[in-house]
Amino acid sequence: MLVIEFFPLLGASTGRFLMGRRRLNFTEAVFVCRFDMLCTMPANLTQQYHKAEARYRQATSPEEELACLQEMLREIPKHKGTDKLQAELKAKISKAKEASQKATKKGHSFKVPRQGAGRVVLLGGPNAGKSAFVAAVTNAKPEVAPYPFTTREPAPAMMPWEDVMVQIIDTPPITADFCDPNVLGLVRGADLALLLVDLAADEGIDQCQEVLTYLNSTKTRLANTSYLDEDDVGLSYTQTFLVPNKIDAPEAQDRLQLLHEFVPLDLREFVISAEHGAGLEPLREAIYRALDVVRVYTKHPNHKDPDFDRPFTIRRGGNVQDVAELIHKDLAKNLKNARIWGHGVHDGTFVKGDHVLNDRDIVELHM
Ligand SMILES: Nc1nc2c(ncn2[C@@H]2O[C@H](COP(=O)(O)OP(=O)(O)OP(=O)(O)O)[C@@H](O)[C@H]2O)c(=O)[nH]1
Ligand SMILES: [Mg+2]
Repeated sequence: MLVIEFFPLLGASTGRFLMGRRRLNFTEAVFVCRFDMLCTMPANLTQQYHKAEARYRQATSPEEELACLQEMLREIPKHKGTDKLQAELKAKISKAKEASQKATKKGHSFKVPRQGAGRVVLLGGPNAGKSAFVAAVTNAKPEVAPYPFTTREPAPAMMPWEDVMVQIIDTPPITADFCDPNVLGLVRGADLALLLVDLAADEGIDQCQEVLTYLNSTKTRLANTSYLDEDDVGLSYTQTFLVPNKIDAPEAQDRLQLLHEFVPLDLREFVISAEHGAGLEPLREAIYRALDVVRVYTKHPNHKDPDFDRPFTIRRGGNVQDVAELIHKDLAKNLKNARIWGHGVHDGTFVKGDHVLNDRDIVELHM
């Protein structure tokens, strides 16, 4: 019988599976090679699928997660190349159904509506200064106190930056054995997380490590940029800044060194004092930049001047149609064209809905 070494031609998964077992004969090798080609067929996922997947990452409740997963399953092209993904989605759907039923029974499915240019969630151990940070950068007056677990449930506030508002969500602390059940959903749906560390207490570093250890035991993780793990449908990474706080405190500099040594993290770092104001301005600006949005001002066709008071914010790369959708669904449906004043066009140029907008462009929408 003809026996050949075929592994170099096989896909990695099947090759690994068979490697070290025995050599294949020709018929087996051809079969395995075909099987592997089917397994690695491109999935050709639709726009709708990607949109549902993006919403899934932003979902803040099991019900929303379930709806997105179901849409992803509906949208996924049904062929051999997507078998694995379909099976994963079905498994996630049955888990999400369970979670949704549990949340309904307990009656604590918590929803914070998204507001402003983007959402930032604060994370940290007890006393890290999360509420002090909220008090410093927003008009909210959360309770700030020297004892742990002062904050009992997530609370939204708005941070002004230039002429836009950013939603900042204060949260209860995460410890080795406690995490508010709503916090993970909020982190998954956030545009940015801030991980605060207490530099005024020796236990601050351990408490930071506890937050990370807890999150690493879940499917909600922190990273330099936001992304979904391609091999695991439920695993979601949220863009995060490391924010060592209380740099004004005695020995804070030494603890900062220890933090770098013992908890090395690949995150952008902003050292602050929430109570004394040090480092807050660069952090506020970096927060806005991290949202990766552009501001667009609208002008009514019958008015001479645009409305400079209230810009709309859309994701960088967004277009005229996206602005119309923010204003009203009828406008979005019946949009004919728009006039633009801003970058790369002559003032008042007529454009279609797919025209990509730049920061501070002025748009006049026509139905
Ligand atoms: N020296 C100093 N103390 C701070 C600073 N920020 C917060 N604190 C103090 O640290 C303590 C805890 O602050 P909080 O803002 O309540 O901390 P938290 O992270 O919200 O705490 P929990 O709600 O329990 O999770 C309070 O006594 C604050 O006065 C700071 O920048 N410098
Ligand atoms: Mg607090």
